[in-house]
Amino acid sequence: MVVAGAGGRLGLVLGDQLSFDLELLKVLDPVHDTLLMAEVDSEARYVRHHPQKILLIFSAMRHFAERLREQGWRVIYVKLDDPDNSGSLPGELRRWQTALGAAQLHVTECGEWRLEQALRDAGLPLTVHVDRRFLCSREAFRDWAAGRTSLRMEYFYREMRRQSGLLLEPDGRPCGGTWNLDADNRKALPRGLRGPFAARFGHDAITREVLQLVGQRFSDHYGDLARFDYPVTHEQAQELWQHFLDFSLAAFGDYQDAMAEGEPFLFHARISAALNIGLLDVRQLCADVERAYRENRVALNAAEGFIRQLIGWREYVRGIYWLRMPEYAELNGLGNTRALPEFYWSGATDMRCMSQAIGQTLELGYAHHIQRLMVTGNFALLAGIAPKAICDWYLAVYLDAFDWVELPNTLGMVMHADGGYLGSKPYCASGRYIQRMSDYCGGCRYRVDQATGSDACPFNALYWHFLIRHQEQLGGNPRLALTYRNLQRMDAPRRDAIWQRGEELLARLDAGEPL
Ligand code: DLZ
Ligand code: SF4
Repeated sequence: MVVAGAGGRLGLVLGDQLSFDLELLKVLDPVHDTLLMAEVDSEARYVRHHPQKILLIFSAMRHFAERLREQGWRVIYVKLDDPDNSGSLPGELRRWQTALGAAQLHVTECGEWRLEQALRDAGLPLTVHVDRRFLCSREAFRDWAAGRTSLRMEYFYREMRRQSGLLLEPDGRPCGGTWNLDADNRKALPRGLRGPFAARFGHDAITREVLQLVGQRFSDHYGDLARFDYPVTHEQAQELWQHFLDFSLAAFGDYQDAMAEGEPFLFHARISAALNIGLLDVRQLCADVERAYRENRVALNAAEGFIRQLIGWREYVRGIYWLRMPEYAELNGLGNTRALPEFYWSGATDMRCMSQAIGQTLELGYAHHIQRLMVTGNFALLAGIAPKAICDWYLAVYLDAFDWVELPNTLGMVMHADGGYLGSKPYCASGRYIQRMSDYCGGCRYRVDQATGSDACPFNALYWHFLIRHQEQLGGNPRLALTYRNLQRMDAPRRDAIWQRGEELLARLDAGEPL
């Protein structure tokens, strides 16, 4: 074992911090200091992560450690099956601090409150560096939020556009004269239009070794392992990114919200996991997209729509997370208690939209934002699933899911469990929305044009059931005024029949029956 640098400093690099731009790598010095990376059971098991997520992180960590060594760093890399592995990151820090006699321990802000708290509670001499991979630091977000009554994403986003200079005219106005082209991102997919071929990445020796390890140790976790084809190095992540720029970005603008049978990616970049673990850099991505727009390769709705997701929504939810944790995780504004239906773990349901979204999730660890928000999320909202249960599901099954991004998106945006702090209205929708935005309904055993009867689309009755049972809380919401007027206009027998169908569907869920 290398025990150099006694008395030197020890820097911990986490599995989602695989970036050469980390502050820690600038502050520490390869000659005197040591880096620590550790695969640990506590991180791999705090939810039942999709096996591909564990494979991605471990393989990317091992590749990154190799690159750091090539750059001259001394890296202690603890594998999961190392017999001396203490099983936790605080445990590994303590073990190696003692072994090296390190005087100082350096870490980067964690993505998750849970882990940062555990590291801070461990009584170690920690220096915590700001995570500069984000444009807006936790403190800057706090300053922005201070004194505001409403923390609307739109205002935050404009501020980020101004600060970054992205998509601005020389006089500071937004390109195209408007900040947000969301309304131009919602076209339904023309019949027969398909996404481009997918970029796939093979398994090298490191990935094969990790594949074996994960296959042996995590067979009790849900999700396919063998289908893994995701980038594990910075170079591969760049290839995936270039593939998106070349083949998808132009159509991404129009069809951002569309869904299609057998099309897991459509025109989405699928870069979120690579970005969230540090293999891609948000500033470069935005600069590339802006250049594509300025060189007339893509329309403004594509460029703005993409940049909004990155410097608007993504940074905004991270800001909210750190502003409101830890109490945010406990919120349950609609008082939901229902268990997560078993079919979220198998995809075994006759609801075609759900089986498609869940099926590809288990196969690939991926679904795009509308599948997450308006299919699996919408169903959980309408069915009154306990926020903790559905949040843990999203955290486990998606390769890109870390608490800072998953929790506000699920608990706030999907489940409206934060009382409307993040979204001014719940994103509840009937089957008609799914019919408009996809071709799923054609192949479904349920009838999307019916709300009652055993063949009726479950989303329809559950939608009205949701609105009726939460009328006291939501009835005064101006953004739902039209919806509640429609409910009032419904004649009593129809309303009763829909309520009954909703009751029956919920009872079947409670009995553990598939729908
Ligand atoms: C997600 C994950 C997994 C599965 N395993 C590890 C690990 O063994 N070692 C590690 O350093 N990081 C891992 N991660 C990522 C961490 O969970 C992530 O850094 C925390 O959630 C904080 O953001
Ligand atoms: Fe989904 Fe309903 Fe359409 Fe079936 S009919 S695919 S359940 S929205």
